[in-house]
Amino acid sequence: MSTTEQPSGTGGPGRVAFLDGRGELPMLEVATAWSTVEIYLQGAHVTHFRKKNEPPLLFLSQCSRFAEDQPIRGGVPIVFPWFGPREGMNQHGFARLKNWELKEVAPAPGGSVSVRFRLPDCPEASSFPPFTADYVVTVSETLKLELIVTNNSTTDEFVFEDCLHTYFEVGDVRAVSIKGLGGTAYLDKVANFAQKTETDEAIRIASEVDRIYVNTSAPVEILDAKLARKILIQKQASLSTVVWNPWIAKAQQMPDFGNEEYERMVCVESGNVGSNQLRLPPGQSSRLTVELSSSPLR
Ligand code: TA6
Repeated sequence: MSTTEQPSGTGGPGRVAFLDGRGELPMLEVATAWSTVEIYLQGAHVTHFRKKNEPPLLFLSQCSRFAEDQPIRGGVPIVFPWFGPREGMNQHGFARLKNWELKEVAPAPGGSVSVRFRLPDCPEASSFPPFTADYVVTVSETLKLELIVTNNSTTDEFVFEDCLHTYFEVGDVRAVSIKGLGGTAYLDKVANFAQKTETDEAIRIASEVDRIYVNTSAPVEILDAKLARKILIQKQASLSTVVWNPWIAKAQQMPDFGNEEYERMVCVESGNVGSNQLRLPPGQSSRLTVELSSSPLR
């Protein structure tokens, strides 16, 4: 283990440590004056973010696998370069299974810490135009996540989907409302991809929910009555928001997810999927940005 002390700013020094995480997978632990974060190199996967004096913001399954080539269940899987199934390939792309390279640890003024990762070259990438994918995690009182994709081709468009598949920890999903999607069109995956429009200003969850909201850049709030917490999800360069809770039957079918854990989580995911997939011209970059913050619910 090695530890790096970062210069102090008004928020105090940040600390970054390299550790063996679960399953002996390499992991980075970042501590700032406000919060702690854990990031696995596999998938550049943020598994933990906790502000001082608050419960964790991110849900992580007790049954998650921590093994090479197996996705981690919880935290923030990076879904890229496709979302959902693809014939003969892994669901949700290959980015979440690769060991990302740690490129930079940068203390910022005021005590926050930014860490930058890069997706390594891999055989699966060869069916796409040449590209680079960087992921910058900035830890402070908030958690800021940026997925920067650059099309390095001089001739071809790069068509892809991206999504930060964020699992949030909640006290009781039945006591949660999700605001910000009223009036938005969505595909209802539990109704055979039926096209619908959200009629509720405050979405409540009382059965399986798997919805792809499209053409929305709106921020989303998760109001959690049991934990008395409001989570704010702000995003840029994202036109899709996915809301998912597997509920009882699906939870029982997932080997890496506890039977009762659906009660303590909800996924609100930000990205560009389905009809919002990105078409990046040669030489251009996209920068999907998601910032997570929380405050007491009054
Ligand atoms: O984003 C929702 C979703 O696509 C669901 O349909 C569900 O399958 C979930 O992702 C989890 O996928 P995973 O491959 O991680 O089991």
